[in-house]
Amino acid sequence: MNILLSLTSFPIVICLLFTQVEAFDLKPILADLEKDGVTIIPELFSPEEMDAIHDYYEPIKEKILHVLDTDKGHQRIFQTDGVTTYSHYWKIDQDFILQAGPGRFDTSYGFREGSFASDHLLHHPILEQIMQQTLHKEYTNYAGIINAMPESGSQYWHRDTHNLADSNNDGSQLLTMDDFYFTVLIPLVPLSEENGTTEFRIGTHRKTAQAFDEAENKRFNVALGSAIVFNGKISHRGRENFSSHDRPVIYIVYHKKWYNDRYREGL
Ligand SMILES: O=C(O)CCC(=O)C(=O)O
Repeated sequence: MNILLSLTSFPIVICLLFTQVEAFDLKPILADLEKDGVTIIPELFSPEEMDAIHDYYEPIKEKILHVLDTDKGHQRIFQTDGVTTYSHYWKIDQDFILQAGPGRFDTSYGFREGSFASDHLLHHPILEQIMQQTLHKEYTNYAGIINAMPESGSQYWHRDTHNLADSNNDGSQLLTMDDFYFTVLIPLVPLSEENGTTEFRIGTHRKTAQAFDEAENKRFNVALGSAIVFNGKISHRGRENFSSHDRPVIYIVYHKKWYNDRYREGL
């Protein structure tokens, strides 16, 4: 681009970006997050951006599937809300691939470069504003991808955060803490009940495990380019994929720097 043209258009671009972010009303988002623990943010990413991310993902998926097909992996045993869960994990270069329920894998492999490492994906200005309002300061983020393959089963119910207790695994100690962890799910295909959109126990980010059964269960149809944002304390699970296509979802976790999210029991 002509340098003069790019210099003169620079303030206009900044102005447009600023207006887009300024015009966004955070109040209903923050109200949903406080009351329900989960919300949907429409149209964060353009169709072109989603296509580029999906194209970048395809060869990465092939490498992951090769590992899953040729290596039997290691067993992983861990507790979720006091329930013992049996699973598997694999190593790929410096990263892990975690089995996150039958037919569902979770990995941060591939997020060091390319479209997966784009600043607009990892630091979207609207998501940054939400985190500024909820986590306030001293937080960081990282990303990964969960793919529910066709015929994958339901995931185990879980909170994304540790319960912060050795005993009393109902979350009572966790609930005394300020919020310190939010997850953003950015689907690479539209999410529906058919392909297993995530199920949430509404309001359980403020509830102990004894109240989980009384909670309203909710699932969202999510358009391409939109995102689900939820409090890491909420009980949730991915659901079965009844469709004949993969259901890949990028996640971006924002958490306080004091919390070690690299630690995974059983790895
Ligand atoms: O696969 C999904 O729908 C959600 C998975 C998820 O949120 C998780 O594993 O924490």
